[in-house]
Amino acid sequence: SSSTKLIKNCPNDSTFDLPPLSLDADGIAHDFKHYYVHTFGRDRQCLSAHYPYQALATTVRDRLMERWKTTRQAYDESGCRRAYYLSLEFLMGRALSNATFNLDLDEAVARGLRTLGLELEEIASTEPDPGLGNGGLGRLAACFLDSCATLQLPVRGYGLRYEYGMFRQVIENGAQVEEPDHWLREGHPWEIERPEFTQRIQFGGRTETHRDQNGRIVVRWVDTHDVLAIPYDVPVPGYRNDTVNTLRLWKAAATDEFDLDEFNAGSYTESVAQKNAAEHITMVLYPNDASENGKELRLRQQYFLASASLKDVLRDWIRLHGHDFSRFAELNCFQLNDTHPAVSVAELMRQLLDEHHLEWNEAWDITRRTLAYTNHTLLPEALERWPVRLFRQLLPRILEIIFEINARFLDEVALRWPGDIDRLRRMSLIEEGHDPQVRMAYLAIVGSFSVNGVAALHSRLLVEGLFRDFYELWPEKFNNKTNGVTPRRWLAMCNPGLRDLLNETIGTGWTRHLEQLSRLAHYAEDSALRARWHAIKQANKARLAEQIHDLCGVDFPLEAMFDVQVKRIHEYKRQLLNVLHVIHLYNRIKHGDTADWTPRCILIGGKAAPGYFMAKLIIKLINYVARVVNKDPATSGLLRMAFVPDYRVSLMEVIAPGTDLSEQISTAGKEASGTGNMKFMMNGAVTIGTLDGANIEIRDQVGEDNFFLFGLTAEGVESLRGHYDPNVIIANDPALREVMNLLESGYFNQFEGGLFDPIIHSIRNPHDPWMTAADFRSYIEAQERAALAYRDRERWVRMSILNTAHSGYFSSDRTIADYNRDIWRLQPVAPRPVA
Ligand code: B1H
Repeated sequence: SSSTKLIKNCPNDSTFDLPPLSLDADGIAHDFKHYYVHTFGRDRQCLSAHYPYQALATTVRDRLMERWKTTRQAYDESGCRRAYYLSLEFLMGRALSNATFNLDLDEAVARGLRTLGLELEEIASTEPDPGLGNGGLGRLAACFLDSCATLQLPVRGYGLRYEYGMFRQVIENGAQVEEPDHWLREGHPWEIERPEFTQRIQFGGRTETHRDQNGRIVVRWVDTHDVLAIPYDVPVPGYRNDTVNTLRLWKAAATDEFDLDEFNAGSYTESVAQKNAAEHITMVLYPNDASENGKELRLRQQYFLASASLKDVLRDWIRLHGHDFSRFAELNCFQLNDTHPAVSVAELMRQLLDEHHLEWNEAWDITRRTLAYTNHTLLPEALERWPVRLFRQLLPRILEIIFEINARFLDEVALRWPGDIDRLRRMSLIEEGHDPQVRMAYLAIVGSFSVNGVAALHSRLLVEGLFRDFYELWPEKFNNKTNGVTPRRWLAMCNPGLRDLLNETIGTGWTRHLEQLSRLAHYAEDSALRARWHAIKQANKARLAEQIHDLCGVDFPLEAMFDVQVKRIHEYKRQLLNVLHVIHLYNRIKHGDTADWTPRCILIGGKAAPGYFMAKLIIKLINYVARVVNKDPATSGLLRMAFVPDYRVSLMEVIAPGTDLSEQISTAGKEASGTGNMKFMMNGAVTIGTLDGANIEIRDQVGEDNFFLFGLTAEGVESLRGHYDPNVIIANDPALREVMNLLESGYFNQFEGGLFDPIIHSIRNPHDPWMTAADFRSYIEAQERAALAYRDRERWVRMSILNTAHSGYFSSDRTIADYNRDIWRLQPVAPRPVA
């Protein structure tokens, strides 16, 4: 096609000899007008919000484009080692305000637009929020890209360009209804199609083995159904440093050939229509956070990403180094974001063996020195295993390579532990049984030089439990990298009030060096600062309350404590425990037990996987309880509850700054890290939480006096298993008994008897894995301590300040510095400044 053809008369140097674009208000207004009128052809009659956004995005994108080019040049010229972040999810959030903020253009853009009668904030709020991720894992990838660009590290993201992102959640009669999110409908001005870098990806077919002239065995993968991978590049601006890194997203497209006889004998139009199947690969993001569903299309997505991304990097390598791979592992590193791209282990082998003709040992050495794997969950239902038969049918050559890797690996294990047959069975990449499965996590461990968890507890539990055998074999591979979040989006951008106060109080260095927030600690004793801190929090609460009023029709009074739990709905995260507490508070109100009451507003938000029955029922329970509580006159001024629909990145940017109390109440040992916990802490919320994931490190940083701890430890949970008896706990705890009575009497589901029975049974079930009843008493007491603390404003504000002050460790800049020190070992590369 024309995009891949080369021209003889290419543009000469003067084509590229351009002055830098103006960064002042006049220059921006000038370009905006040009795009609005000349490119998008608008006139006075046009009132659509779409075009001002498009014109402004294009204006800002131009400023990124020059820096993008110089960054690429700087990396190419330096010949530096590079890293690639492979992920099925990148939950980037809105791009416009991030770009203007990181380019330091907010003031100039706002002033330029004002001369045209426009408001920056209004235009920015019309941008669709791209949801190419489920939750924490996808958002972590986005925070990492921001930190890599800010630290000027040569890191490129590789992902999929889903036509439909995370579904939009609508609440109808208290229940979740999913609506498709066709986020690309109005065009995405932040992507650049790069058809010249298209790759061809193979599926299906069979393998053939030959000997070449030298007697070497050569395997050919033939009769495949190929799909094209077309890259779309998205710029990732660093924070005020002229670096713009790249996120490359692949779109699936049909090849130009089509098979007349195989599909529909002789029917031209039917055969063309069949080509659609290829394009389905990148049609939709799978919306099951932390649980896999084993669909063939998902394996296709995984292989498509792995194959296209590795081919992209290898093609570049060959362009620069020819077929000499001796330094490949020295100069390249792939970080696998969970096992979703773990088929990369076998695919890199396949490309090196079959396409570039390396010997097994050389290829295996390169693979194991190049790949690194991050685990994000211990939940058994999220551990990916693919049926061997699916691999055989979809990726026959890949299965052969996995078998060969496994055979050689098991030889190694047998040498180390002679005669230990049970260990061989436990560690095999193939789980035997009537339907044998490929264990993707084991494939990732065997093929990587580094394996990490995402918080200290999680990494410890990994090597003590799930990966114990592998830890015994290769202890040096295992390490921890506690998660972090970008302080640009999650503090400086989303909380301008606090940002300005911080700048004035401790200087501006904290946006790059978040540990400087610790300078704030002694200001906790400064009553004038406390007053300003409180005023900012109240203003943020007002902004949040307005949103809640608009979205939920519930009024949150500003003097109440804003108590918030937003995250995916999952039983292990225990939104149910939160609801039991609300019912308990309601019950107290009904009994007149309201002396020294702390008014409270409970906000819960999050999406349930569409096929997750219990999660959807929990959403219903939240909405039904909220309705009863809010309409009962007895709760006026004391208690409010709302479920915010369609929780997503752009909503969190309003929620985190306006939160007083952050709910991090998962069953200990189940939440790998959590990252919402860090966003709340940075914005001065105090946490009520269990000793789970990164909560432990949050508490270590802020001190036990400034954290409301409750619940069993991870060890406590495990040792209780087998003799947990929730019915005894309920019988012996009057408060819990009354809560259960209300639930069981149908108080919240008057006209739908039995609706919540599955929830009641799960609480009363001795095998309840989440042990909700076990932690109820301790949770209620921690909530009472929080309520008491909140009544003492000076005390609460002091705690709030100290939470922000000690949140520096949770910057993703620190996390990335740790990845870089221990795994990637990249040198920062600064581009030539543009202006
Ligand atoms: C996390 C996932 C996840 N862990 C499967 N695992 C998915 C698993 O679509 N799928 O199939 C999608 C996502 N996500 C989260 O990662 C953890 O639960 C959090 O505790 C952690 O903070 C986050 C980032 O490390």
